[in-house]
Parts: sequence; structure tokens; C-alpha cells
Amino acid sequence: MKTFLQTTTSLLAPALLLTACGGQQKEAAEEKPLNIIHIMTDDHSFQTISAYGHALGRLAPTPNIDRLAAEGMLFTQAFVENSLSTPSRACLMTGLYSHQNGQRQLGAGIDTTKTFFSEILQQHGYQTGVVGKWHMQCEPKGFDYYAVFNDQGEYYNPVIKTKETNGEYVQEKGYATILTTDHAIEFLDHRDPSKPFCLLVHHKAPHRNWMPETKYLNLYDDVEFPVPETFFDDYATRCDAASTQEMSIDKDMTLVYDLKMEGLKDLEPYKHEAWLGDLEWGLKRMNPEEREAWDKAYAKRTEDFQKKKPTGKDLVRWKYQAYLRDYLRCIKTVDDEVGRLLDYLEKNDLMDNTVIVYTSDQGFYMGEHGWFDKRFMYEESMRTPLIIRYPGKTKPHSECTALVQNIDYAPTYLDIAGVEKPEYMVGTSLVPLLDGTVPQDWREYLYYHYYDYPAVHMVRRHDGVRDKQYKLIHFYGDKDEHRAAINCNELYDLKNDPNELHNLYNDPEYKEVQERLQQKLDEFRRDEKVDEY
Ligand code: SGN
Ligand code: CA
Repeated sequence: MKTFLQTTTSLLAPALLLTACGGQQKEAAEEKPLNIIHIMTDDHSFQTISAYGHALGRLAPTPNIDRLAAEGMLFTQAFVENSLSTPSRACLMTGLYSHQNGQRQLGAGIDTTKTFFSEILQQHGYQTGVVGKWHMQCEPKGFDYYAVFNDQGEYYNPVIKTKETNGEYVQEKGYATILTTDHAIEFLDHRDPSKPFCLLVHHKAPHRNWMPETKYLNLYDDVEFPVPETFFDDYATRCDAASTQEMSIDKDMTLVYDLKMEGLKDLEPYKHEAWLGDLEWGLKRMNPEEREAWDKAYAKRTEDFQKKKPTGKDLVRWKYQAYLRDYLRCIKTVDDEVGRLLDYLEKNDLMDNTVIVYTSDQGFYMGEHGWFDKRFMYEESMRTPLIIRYPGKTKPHSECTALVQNIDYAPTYLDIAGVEKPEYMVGTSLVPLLDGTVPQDWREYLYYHYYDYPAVHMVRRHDGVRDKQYKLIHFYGDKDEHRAAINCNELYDLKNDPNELHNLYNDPEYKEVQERLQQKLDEFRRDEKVDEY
């Protein structure tokens, strides 16, 4: 690999920029391009980052992630194109939509002939690393260092593959979120300091089934989390997709697997629940001390459940509290570990020359519409947290409301490295937004397309467009052994109906909006042959 000193002049551009914005006096040519750290959690909702000001974030603060926002820019309109893990990761790596990079559904799909931005950075003198959840069904392409989980990864004592293990997954001792940071630090410790680096820190947490670190097993035990306004949504005015999904806290969240009450597993009616064996799969990896702490904490939950014997709406509320507690406990460790990484960067003089990004592979429902999981184009799933701290560029506590999407990361990172983005990349660099201005020709519409049906959670296929105020969604699909055929539209006015409860499709008052969005959706579809999937 070329060293920094052998690189082309294009690599020096960010150094010049930093000099211009940060007022630094050093010779630009002496400076390296900025380093990049992309921290991406798995299923982390913006509602649970306190910097976003949501009630949940206030009850379960995230001071270290908030620090990034305090020193950088918080994006309030950041979205994915296809709210699912591997598709989102493929958008990140390629700067292309799902239909262009091949990764439409959760399983196989990625077109490995597509270039990953990590390969381009490598060619331009960057040292590259990825740690944590990789999930793609291809080897980490374009990385000098990797330490990745098998598939979704495990929370406790997970197996990890590195270059040293010759393609084998080897079990490591520890909790996934902490091990991911350990490997991030290992990459940083062993890098060649004469070269810039790009490191992807991809946490497994807080993915289902939300297994907290032992030290936080009782955190938030006494906190009552507010139930969202749409918790008991009746799905009136919506297409059938909203009522026929299988991701409701009421019907689909299980007491044994999801809420970890192992003590119920041999009792009626719980012994008929789905995924009974899957809890055991996660637990059997624990050492005796971990297991003891775990059993104690969840025996307490089981006892509370058996004492209260909640039914009907009370049971749904009780499940919601248990779900939120586990999910937010997982976030607590993520936040601690973001803090540990920031401390390392500080101690090693890396804060002033490293761009730090915090995001998630998609959003997540925290009980909105009665749901957990994601997949839908409705806000809490399509929207993700996004914070960028760019030394010398982003102003403290700044906010950006421009529409941005996960296809923008690859072009952004190339831009930071001073590398021109390849013409085929459809994403746009976010760098021009970071000083607080929005270019006049910034995008006005986002395209969305979800394809993974039939699959777990049974969310129907849909595509759509969103602008700053309106959203048009089209659900489609033939009749099959599970569901009736669907060909149905929804239109929302997000300003007047942020919870997306009132479908305005074919409302004469919104005729023009509908036509405008439909025309845009047709344009986006031009390259797509929807019938093929
Ligand atoms: C697993 C989860 C689902 C989740 C998918 C996709 N079940 O199948 O709830 O929707 O992953 O998640 S679990 O019992 O295995 O946790 S994604 O983040 O990888 O897209
Ligand atoms: Ca995910």
C-alpha cells in the first residue's frame, strides 16, 4: 500500500480545507487527510439518543453520544433506503440503492463486482478496518484489518473472525459491545501513524433479543417509560400491510425469548411460543458468573409477571416496559463504549484530525403503532440517528434538516479523503452541509424500497418517496399462502400528521401533492423493474 507521502495531490485537499476552516498555521502539505471513524449500531432508534430530545432519551441518557452532537452536527432528517441490515450495509459500502448493489433482502444478494468505498480509500493510501457486525454474505472487501462477528453475532462470548484466524470464527471472551471497541482500539494501536485511517465500528447492540451486559441487568428497574401516543393504533385508514405485519408487542413479542422469562418455558400457554430454543442458544455461551447474574435478574422479572398476572392492554404495557428496559440497557453499554473510544482518541491526539460519525443501520419502533422491529417506510424505521463531528468544520451543537440518506456515506468518506466519487455512485457527499449551509440544489426527494416478503415479521413489499413534508407509499404483492394480494397506496402530510395515522391518498385536497409525488416515484422507478422481485 502507498504511504501518505506517496499519495496524489487530491489526498491533500482535506488538509487544505482544515487549514482554511480551522485557521491552523501549519503547512498544508505537512498534514495528512483526515481520519474517519464510522460508528454504526444495529437497530438504534433516534428516539433513544438523548441529544434528539425525545422523552425516552431523557429517561435513559446517552452522554457520550451526546458529546458528539455537542461538538458536531445533529441530522434530524437522516434516512435509509431499505430498512434492513444487509441492504443498509450494502448502501453504505457502495453508495448505491439496493436495486443497483443487488442487496435487496436480508440474505444473499450483494453484487460483489461493485466497488466498496473501502477499496477506493485503500487505493488512496488509507488504512482501513472494520470491527463488529459485518453481516454481508461476502468477505470484508477493501480492509487491512477486520474482526467481525458471524452473521448477526452473539452478545455473550461471541465468535469472531480476523485475518489471523485464517477465515475461522474463534470464540472470544467478553460482551459483544466491549469486544467491538477492544478490536477498534487494537486496529488503532497497530496502525501505521504516517497514514490516514478509516475505521468502521459496527456494534451488534441493540439488536433483538436485546441481551444487556451483566452489570446493567437491573438498570432502569424502577423507571416507567412513557407509552407512545400510537401504542394502541387501530390501523384505520391504512393499507392492510399495517395490520397484517408480525412485529407487534401484543401478538409477536414473546415472553420467553424476547423478554427472557425462562421460568415460563414449560408452562401453558408459554410453552407454545416461537423461538423458545433461541434463548437457550444465547444463554449457553455465558460463563457461570454471567449466567448467575442473568438468572437472578430475570427471575425477578418472572416473579413480577406471575404476581401481577397482567392481561389485555395491561399485559401489552407490561411487555413494553420490559422490552424498553432491556433495549435501553444495551444502549447504555454502547454509550459507555463510545465514551471509551473517544477517550482513546483524546489520549492519542486524534480528536482534531478525525471525523467521527454516529449512526444506525436503520431505525426501530419503540412501541409506536404497537410495534418493535423496523422494515416499514413509516418514520421511526426509515429515519436513523446521524451525528457528524468534523473538526474545524461542524459547529458545536449545530443541526441539519436537509434530507440525507445512507447512500451518501460512501461519497462523503471519499470527499473527506479528497477522492472524487466515481460517476456511478448515486449518493451525494454530506461535506457541503457540514458548515451549516444547504446547497441550493440539494435533493428534495428520497426514494425508499423494501423487498423482504415473505419473511420474518411479514411486512409487505413497498416503495415510495418522501419529501420534507409528504410521504407516498405503495404496497404491492400477489396473493400467496400467507396473505391476500395487495396493491394499495398511502399518502401522509408529516407536518400535520407526524404519527402517520391519516392516510390522505385520493383526498381531493391533496390531489396536487399526490400527483407530484407519484411523478417523482415513477421517475425513481424508471431504473427498477418492480415486477421482477
Ligand atoms: C433477526 C431477528 C428479526 C430481525 C431480523 C433482521 N430475529 O431475524 O427480529 O428483523 O434479524 O434484523 S432474532 O430472533 O434473530 O433476533 S437486521 O437488523 O439484521 O436487519
Ligand atoms: Ca439492524
